[in-house]
Parts: sequence; structure tokens; C-alpha cells
Amino acid sequence: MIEGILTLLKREKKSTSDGLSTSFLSSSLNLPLHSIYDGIVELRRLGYKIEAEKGKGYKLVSVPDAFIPLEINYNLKTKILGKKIYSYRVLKSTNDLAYRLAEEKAPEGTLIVAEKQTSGKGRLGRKWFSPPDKGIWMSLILRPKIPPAKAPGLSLCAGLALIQAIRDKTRLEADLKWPNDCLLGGEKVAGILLELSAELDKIDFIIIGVGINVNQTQNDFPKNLKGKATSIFLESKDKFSRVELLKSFLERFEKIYLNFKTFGLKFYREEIKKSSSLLGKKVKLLYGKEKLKGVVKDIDENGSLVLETRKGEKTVTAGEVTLI
Ligand code: BT5
Repeated sequence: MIEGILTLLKREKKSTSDGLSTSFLSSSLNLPLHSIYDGIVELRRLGYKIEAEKGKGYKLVSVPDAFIPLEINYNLKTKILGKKIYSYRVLKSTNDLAYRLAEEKAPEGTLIVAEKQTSGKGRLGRKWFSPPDKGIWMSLILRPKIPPAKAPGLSLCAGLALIQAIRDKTRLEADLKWPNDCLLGGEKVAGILLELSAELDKIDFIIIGVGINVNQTQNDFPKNLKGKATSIFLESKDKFSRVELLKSFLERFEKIYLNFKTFGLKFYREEIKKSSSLLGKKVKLLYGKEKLKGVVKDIDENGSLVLETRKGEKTVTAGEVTLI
């Protein structure tokens, strides 16, 4: 019911008329008058600002920048991603809940999103700082029929979709830092965490977790992240709609993901390389106990990093890279 009211109010927002009367909404939606009143109350409770001047109709003044499934779904141009949404004010970790839901057979494309995480996770047990209402903390359940060895390429696909979405919504040009970071001005604005449930040769599901710092000010970051982390607001001095950015990411990632399942990184490798801040740079790489130094030569068709070291060329599938 509220979807219908909202759709009409949104359409009306673009015109200059006096708003929509209760009776107009009631007859257009084939609903009794009291359902229209209830619907307006519910929309206001969710944070939609709706004016109703005496003698005139309802007018939508503003929409909340909150992860309301209704708002995420509105005009969302995807076929799989975000068709089922679990949205929370507070969660320990969207990845943890996504993993549990995936084990319980939640469908591919299920989106879990939270306004705040209390135990946001990075890789290797690291923490992901996820304060309320200013960032996007989300996870997607994917079930691609690809060999497990190809899965890490999905981190780069998500990173590329993120860079495209940030460009689309903010005009900022972010860098992709292999394997799972997005940087603005050399500092981390987003991170990606891929978790996999698989047998030897078959993926059961993949959870792709994405954390994006959107509207944080300098004071919103803890001391240990100063100089390391940034937000879209800090780089652009503008506040952006998290919902719009999330939708743009879902639409772009779906397109890349569907191609990736069939063709691997083929269509995206060049774009990934163009966005990559590491190509041609001298780096140090840590992977478990292995330490390597060299110049980044390439990102290959599997998404691995190719390093030119003193002992020749080395190809690595994962690790921690620092510029030297
Ligand atoms: C990552 O790990 O970059 C992956 C982060 C994934 C977070 C999302 S949020 C939604 C979903 N649910 C989860 O529980 N997680 C995912 P890693 O490369 O290990 O980087 C972690 C490091 O980044 C930390 O050790 C800090 O140094 C830094 N860091 C922590 N919070 C940050 C933030 N908000 N912005 C930038 N850097 C941060």
C-alpha cells in the first residue's frame, strides 16, 4: 500500500501542482480513505517528509537517506541483486548475518544492509569501523557456478563497480588498490571482504561485504584511522545520498557480475588496470609468511598480481601490499 502512495507522491514531486488529495490517492490506488491516512502516517514514521496544507493535497518534501527497503527498491534497475533486502539499524556484521542466511538457503542477490555495525570485520580478523548513519555497510549473497579458484576476481569486480558508482554519483575518481581497497586521495574510502563456502571444485555461496565511508567528517574517525581513512564527504565537501550510491553500486555490480560468471575478467581487466593505483609502482607484499618486494607489472586474467622481483616474475593471488 505505501509503495503505491509513495510512487504517486514521487511522481507528483516533479510537478508544480498543489499536491495530491486523499480522495485522489484513494481512487487512484483503489484503497479506502483510512488506508491512505494510515499510509501517510507510516511513511512519515519512516522519515519521509510529507506536507499537507489545508485545502491542498499531500506533497512529498524530502525522502530519508536511510536504508528502507522501499527506498532501495524504488526504480532499482537490477534483476537479481537487492530483490530481497534485510535492513537493520544495528547489526554485529552484515557479513555474518549474510553467511547464516546463505546457509539457510537465502536466494542469490539477497542484500543485507545496516546503519551501524558493532563488530564490522575486515580481512584476517581485522576490525572494520562502522559508525551509524554515515556509511554503507552491506553484504550480498552470490551463488556463481565458477571454480573456487576464480572467486578472488570478484573482489576486483566489486571494486570496479564501486569506482564506477562513486564516479557516477560524486564525480570523484577513486583508485582500486589490489586486492580489495578503494582509495580517494591515497586514503582508504572503502573495503571489500569476500567470504566463501565451497567444496573442492564447487562454490556453495560467496558473501561479498562492502564498507563505504560516505558522509563522515574528520571527527567521526577514531585516532588510529587518521591519515589512513577518508570519506566521500571529506574529499568532495559535499554530502551524498547513501541510498543512491548503494543503488548505483548494485546496478553496476550486477552487470559486471553477470559478465564475470561467463567470461571471467576478460571485459573488465583493462578498466581494472586503468583504475589500479599499484601498476608500475615498487611495492612490498606480505602473504602469510611470504614476503616479496618488486614492481607491479600486471593484473592477470585471474585477477592475480604480477610482480617483477629480483628473482624474476612472481604471480600472487592474495596479500597485503604497501608502496615503498
Ligand atoms: C577490508 O579489510 O578492507 C574489508 C572491509 C569490509 C567491511 C565490510 S562492511 C560490511 C561487511 N560486513 C563486515 O563485517 N565487513 C564487511 P582489510 O583490508 O583487512 O582492512 C581492514 C583495515 O582497514 C583495518 O585494520 C583498519 O586499518 C582499516 N579500517 C577499518 N575501518 C575502516 C574504515 N571505516 N575506513 C577505512 N579504513 C578502515
